[in-house]
Amino acid sequence: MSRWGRGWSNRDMVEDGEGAPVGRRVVLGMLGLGAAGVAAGGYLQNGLDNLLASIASKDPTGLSGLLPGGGGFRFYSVSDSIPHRSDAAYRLTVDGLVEHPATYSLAQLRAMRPTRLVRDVQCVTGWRVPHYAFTGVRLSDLLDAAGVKPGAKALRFTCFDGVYSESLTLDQARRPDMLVAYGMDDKPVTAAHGGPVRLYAAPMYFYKSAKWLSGITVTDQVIPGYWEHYGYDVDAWVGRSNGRDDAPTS
Ligand SMILES: Nc1nc2c(c(=O)[nH]1)N[C@H]1C(S)=C(S)[C@@H](COP(=O)(O)O)O[C@H]1N2
Ligand SMILES: [Mo]
Repeated sequence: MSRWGRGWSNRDMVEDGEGAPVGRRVVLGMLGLGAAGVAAGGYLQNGLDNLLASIASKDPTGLSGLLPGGGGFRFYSVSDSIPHRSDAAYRLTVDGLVEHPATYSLAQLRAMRPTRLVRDVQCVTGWRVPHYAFTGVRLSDLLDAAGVKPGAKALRFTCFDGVYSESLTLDQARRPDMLVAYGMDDKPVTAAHGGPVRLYAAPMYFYKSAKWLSGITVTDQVIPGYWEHYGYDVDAWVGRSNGRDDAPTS
């Protein structure tokens, strides 16, 4: 029976296994595309990206998600579609234990002090993308604008896919390498990569970098995110968590 048959869940971020090349062929076959077609086909859009996402959500290997032109990134979505939100419609809310709850448009985020970081990206399943640029607003700048109340301990991140969530402690979030990112590779973050705005937690495994970011709530305790319910570490430092010894990214 196919590795993509019933019985697979997306709860194990397993990939890079022995069966990788076969798996990729199978998925490309399902899409009716050859590898060359994908490579030449430009960006996944509309119907096609939703189809890809629905396959990816049932594909624990993540292999369906070698993003065309993605420089080694793999596509992940635990929901079964790629949510789309236009730049104009995008909003980020900041609430919870803050003096000044706020809602930001993309234009407002872009008007704030930008930070550009070039680091390696490391997924907990093993793939790494070297020397990649993310641009955005420091979480610490958003927290300063919000005025964090006494008793606050952590941040909870929610996403407009309606499924994913993440967390950081307040101390982690205040690091200068924690961004609310609207740029990857000096271009807008694409829908597949979590645009218009995603989190970029540079020193942590990439599952912390929540895509399709829509909400930041300041909380009095850490609320573990999506993958942490399946055993991944909440404190996801690259090389110092999840039983891995990768070289640090920050
Ligand atoms: N909303 C959302 N964010 C997410 C995920 C997801 O499934 N949904 N997957 C995470 C994981 S495990 C990784 S490795 C990266 C993948 O980002 P990419 O699709 O840009 O390569 O996004 C992270 N953020
Ligand atoms: Mo990941």
